[in-house]
Amino acid sequence: MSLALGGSAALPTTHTLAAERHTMLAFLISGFSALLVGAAIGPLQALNYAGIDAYPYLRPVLQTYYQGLTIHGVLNGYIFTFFVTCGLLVYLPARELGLPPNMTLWRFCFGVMAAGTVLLLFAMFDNSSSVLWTFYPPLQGSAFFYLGLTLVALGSLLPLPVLLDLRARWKALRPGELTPLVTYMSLTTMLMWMLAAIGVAIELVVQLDPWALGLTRTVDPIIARTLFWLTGHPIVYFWLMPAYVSWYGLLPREAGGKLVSDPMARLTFALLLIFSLPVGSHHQFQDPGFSPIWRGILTALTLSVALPSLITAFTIGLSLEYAGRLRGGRGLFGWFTALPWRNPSVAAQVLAMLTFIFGGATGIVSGSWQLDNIVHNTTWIPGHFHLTVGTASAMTFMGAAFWMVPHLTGRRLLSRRLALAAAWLWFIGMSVFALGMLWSGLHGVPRRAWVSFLPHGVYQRIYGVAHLPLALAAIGGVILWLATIAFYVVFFGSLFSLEPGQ
Ligand code: HAS
Ligand code: CU
Repeated sequence: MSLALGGSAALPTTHTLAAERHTMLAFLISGFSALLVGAAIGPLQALNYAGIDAYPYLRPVLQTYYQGLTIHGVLNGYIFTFFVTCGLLVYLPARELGLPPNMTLWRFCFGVMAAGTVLLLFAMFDNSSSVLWTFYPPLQGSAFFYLGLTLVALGSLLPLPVLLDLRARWKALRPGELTPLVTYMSLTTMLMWMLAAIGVAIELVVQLDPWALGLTRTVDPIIARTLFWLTGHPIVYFWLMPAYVSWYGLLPREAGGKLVSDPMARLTFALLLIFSLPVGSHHQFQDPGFSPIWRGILTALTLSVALPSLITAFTIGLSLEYAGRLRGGRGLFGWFTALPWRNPSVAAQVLAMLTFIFGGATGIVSGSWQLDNIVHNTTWIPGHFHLTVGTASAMTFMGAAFWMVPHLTGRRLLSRRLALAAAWLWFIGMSVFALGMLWSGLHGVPRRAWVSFLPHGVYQRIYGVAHLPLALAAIGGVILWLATIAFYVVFFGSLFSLEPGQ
């Protein structure tokens, strides 16, 4: 596919540099390789909840459920998303503005994150750092784990100067003109991320790195959690906003229409920049040390951060309706069925949006302090975030990969049908899995618990009441394995295919 961006600037013409494409490809392949490992481990967690303990069969590669869960969360949550984002949010603006990015800095960003990833992999696979993706003290991992995280976090900030430099050069060429949309959205995302990262940077540099190196003896866990969530909440928008860049900037044209409102897109990103920062402690509704007034304020702020996503639902919904009607769709829902469902990139992203409706709704439940009392630390929470980051973001990135791999390599997508199958299987698998997890959460089944390690009779006595939803979670997990296989056959098959693109 040709690169049709939704911004107002002219499309780049001559400077399509091979170096840019190669670097983008390196980001894409690294990110998706991390997801391959992370996604392969995911269904083990789902089977755990159905009482099936696969870990004894996986030694010596994986020792425990907690080690598997740490690798799953870190690779999917940090490495996959960061690599794809740090690639896309430089590559797309550079193409939109028609200017080459500072390649040295962009490659340095890749190098720093890659070095951090190697340290993390070492620390996680040697089973010294099974501290989960939130690495709450007093759980302690090896120094390699925290140093790896520090490097990955630092590297993920480097697209910001690359973007600022790109925009400054563009502005010098076109003084007084409005920054094109994709560049505006990418820059807002990176600005948000820079401000957000301050929390975890302080936690790592002041508390955890010295502690892991043996330079200090203790850490205050509540301060550490508060600093973590200062970043840990906005990080979910660092996962979501790049998906929104695709939904606003690319998808409406891919679907055969146009974005119906450029100002709404800009407003959404501005609101996300403001509202995603101060709400992190809604992850701490059940922690001690927060007054009821503060918890009430957090609830109100959390409901505010849902607003830009509600604006997105209407703006993108209308843009898709416009595209569907142009394609001949009639009646109340005819536009929806008239969308180009045979295009795997579009199908993956529209299915991601459908899932996000439920992801958002379950977030709003957790965002209300009183309701969060019921679902906190239960399987409801992973139910919620597999609909959001696990589908809305991940499947949007997959949809982007379906056009990017051919675009970057000049080769044909291996199989449209298999790509479509991957998208539908992911959608179905994740929906079934999330239904099971949300439902069992309402029965009080705890998250992050190696329940399958219990003797079977004890497991039955405690969790038998949630038998059906837990079985659904496992079935969803197995469907997701199939989706993963289908996706990677297409992804790597297209990379190595010998067939040139049309
Ligand atoms: Fe969340 C916990 C609240 C969004 C991820 N969240 C988590 C965790 C993760 C996560 C990973 O307040 C667990 C962390 C951990 O390990 O402990 N979340 C929210 C709220 C939102 C929200 C209010 N979360 C996300 C997104 C994530 C994500 C996005 C990742 C990408 N979340 C919470 C809370 C907790 C939490 C509490 C802590 C709970 C606890 O007890 O620990 C909102 O931003 C959601 C707004 C979204 C919407 C949906 C809009 C729908 C759209 C699609 C439109 C469809 C179209 C199709 C156009 C309002 C845009 C058209 C077709 C048609 C046919 C109509
Ligand atoms: Cu949050």
